[in-house]
This record gives sequence, C-alpha cells and structure tokens, in this order.
Amino acid sequence: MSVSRTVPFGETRTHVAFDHALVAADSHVRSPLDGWPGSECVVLISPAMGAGPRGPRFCQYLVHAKPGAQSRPAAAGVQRLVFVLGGALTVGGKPVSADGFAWLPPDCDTVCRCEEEATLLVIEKPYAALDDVEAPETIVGRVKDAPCEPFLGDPDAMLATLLPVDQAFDMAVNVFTYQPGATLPFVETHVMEHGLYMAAGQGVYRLGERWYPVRVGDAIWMAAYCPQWFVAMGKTPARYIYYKDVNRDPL
Ligand code: UGY
Ligand code: MN
Repeated sequence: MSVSRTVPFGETRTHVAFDHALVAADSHVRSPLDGWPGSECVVLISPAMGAGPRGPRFCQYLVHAKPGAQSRPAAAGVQRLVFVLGGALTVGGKPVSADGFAWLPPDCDTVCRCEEEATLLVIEKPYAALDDVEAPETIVGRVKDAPCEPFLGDPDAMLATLLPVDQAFDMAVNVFTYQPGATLPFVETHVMEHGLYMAAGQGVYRLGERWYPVRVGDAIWMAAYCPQWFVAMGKTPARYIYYKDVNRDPL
C-alpha cells in the first residue's frame, strides 16, 4: 500500500500532545543526520517533542538511504535497532533484507551499508547497564524467524518479539499483526512508553482521550501512562512495529 500525501490544503493528520503524538507522512521533512551521512532522515520521535520527564526518552527515525550509503556509529552509550522497511543492507557484512533487523549494542562500530536504495526504521536509546550483567552482542534477525504468539490468546492478533527476553536488554521491539476487526483487548495504561510505526494496513488508535484513524506510514509516540487501544480496519491485515522500555526499575 503506498503512502498518500494527499490531505486537504493547510491540513495534516499529525498531532503532537503532551502524552502522545501521531506523525503522519504528509508532514515529513527530510534532513541529514550525523549517523547516516549521504542519507535523508526524518526524525519521527525524539526528546525534542518536549514532554519532559514523561518522555520521549528515545529516538525513532526513518532513513532514506541511497546505494552506497554507510552508517556511522550511534552516539556514545547509545544502542541502535535498525529495521529494514524496504530495500536491503549489510550489517557488519551480513545481508539484511526487508523485514530483517539488526540490534547493535552501545559503543559498537559495526557499519550498516546500503548496496541498494533502502528505507530503514531506526530506534535509538541510551543503554542502561545493569551491575554484573554484560551488554548483549549484536543481533541480526528476521521477523519470520522471531517467536510469534497470539496476543492474550487471540489468534487474530499475533505478536512477534524480535529481541530475546533477557534482563540484559532494556528495550523490546515487537511486531503486531492484526486481522481486520481484531483489537487490543483492553485500553492499556502502563509505565512503559512506546514508539510505533504502521508498517501495513490501517485502523483506529485511541491515544489518551482521542481516537485517530491511522494507516501505513504513520508513527506514534505514547508516553508512560498514555491510555492506548487499537482496532484494525479495512480489508487487509494491519501491522505495526513498536518499541517499549523494559527490564529496568522505574525508580
Ligand atoms: O506491549 C504492549 O504494551 C502493547 N500491547 N501495546 C500496544 O500495542 N499499544
Ligand atoms: Mn502498550
């Protein structure tokens, strides 16, 4: 499904609130980023959203990479998750194609190189180390090989978990696939924050006290304790990739 930029003159579906944001493709502005020389990037979610202690405490951005583009390491102490939305790249020489991903530990100089045009979703966050626990090594994988289970018993809402369930990780990145009509079973309100990217289909997202029609290409930030709910709509499955902070003491 292609992303339409057609919206009424002077309008956008983008809305930035104190505890959530919807960033629609119609309002994207591309800019260079130090970590991705030669590529055009769109920072979808960052601390600059300005909500303060409620977040965001991470960055989520798109990279539109040209053939031959190469990454530079993330900032000191920052972990990086690269998800391939389209095209292909190599990570430390290993090929990663659409629906593949790589997680890079903090202070790692592994290079992502795009042999062809590619669109990448990147999530970055300072890594919170635990005493006596080693930071994990680089992981390269594919959604289709990740553990995948019905969410709370619903086979129409399948949840794939890309990163190992392990105390050493302070982020989880999951892929949710909903059949049309399937829903999050209740309005979640939790301490974890989310960064989300709609990879396919459409639906309606409840964020706080508002309901937003959402579709492929949309990004959403949900702060800690932002009430959230989703129903998939339309004729094809809806799929989103999302980040959440995990495994660290909230105090
Ligand atoms: O993991 C989660 O909290 C997930 N169920 N939230 C969401 O999809 N908005
Ligand atoms: Mn949630």
